[in-house]
Amino acid sequence: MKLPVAELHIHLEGTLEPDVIDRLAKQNAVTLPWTSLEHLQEQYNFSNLQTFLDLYYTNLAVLRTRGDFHDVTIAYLRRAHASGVRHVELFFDPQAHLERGIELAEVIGGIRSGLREGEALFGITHQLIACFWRHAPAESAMEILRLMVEQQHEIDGIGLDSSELGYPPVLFQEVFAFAREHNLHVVAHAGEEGPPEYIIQALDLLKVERIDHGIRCLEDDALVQRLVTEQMPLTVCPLSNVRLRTVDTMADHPLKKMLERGLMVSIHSDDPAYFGGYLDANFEAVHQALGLNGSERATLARNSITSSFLDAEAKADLV
Ligand code: ES4
Ligand code: ZN
Repeated sequence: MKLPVAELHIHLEGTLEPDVIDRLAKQNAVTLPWTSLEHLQEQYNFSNLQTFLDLYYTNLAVLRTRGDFHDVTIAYLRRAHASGVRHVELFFDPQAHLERGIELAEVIGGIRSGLREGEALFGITHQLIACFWRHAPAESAMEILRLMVEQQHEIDGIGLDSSELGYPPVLFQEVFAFAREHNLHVVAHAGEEGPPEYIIQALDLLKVERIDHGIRCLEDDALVQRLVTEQMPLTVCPLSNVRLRTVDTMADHPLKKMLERGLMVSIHSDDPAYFGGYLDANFEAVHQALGLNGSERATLARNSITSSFLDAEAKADLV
């Protein structure tokens, strides 16, 4: 799969492979609940989003220094390059690091220097998106966003992630208004485990430019029509959906149906170290189960570029 693609739904903390977690834990003297690499590897069976998040939040404690953030960013870009990624819009969870006493400058400085070095090494262009936790109070997101703006930390946009059910987008209306006023891009996870109503709120109240996941839109015909008319990008993550059991098997995945209905869908990898693979593995798994033809593969790749925050000229260079 070497068509040019943009990776638009990737959490940096979800690229930590078990061997890297094990190595960084030793290097940084961080104690995790796992007694060995094998014990850690036994933890990767998830029954829903929350059981995954519990493991992901535990393991990211191994990230301590600016150098760690730099190194894991480069390691991800090296792997992405091998799957044909030409542009990445990378998510990170600022609250996960601030609550452990790691400063924003360390986190963002490390990731940014990794992205710059990755661009020089692999030619992958980048943007950086800070995702706020929906399970935490909106006041926490607002406080951090204000700091990012006041201290001029280099972020290109904000997103919304973590546990979805019970945390509707409406809670974050002011945070997103503030971000838009400061010319930041805005995206949100919605319709992964949550109902179509959460997608509608993300559109109407947060005024997002993309929906992350969005697969439950198919339960609401009027919403599908609207998403088609607006050509609203949906960043779909097939292996994630199967591993978190939002769909039963890959053969049941609605991706092909979404394409047929004319939705602006593209394929992404979410947390590749946890869900069984990077962008190429996601394409391959979908192709194996649903049999994408050449034109569908080309549409998915092109949609990823169209849905990115690159300017028109940079998009034209890639398609
Ligand atoms: C996530 Cl798969 C997924 N959903 C919501 N929040 C997340 N954070 C990291 N991965
Ligand atoms: Zn995600």
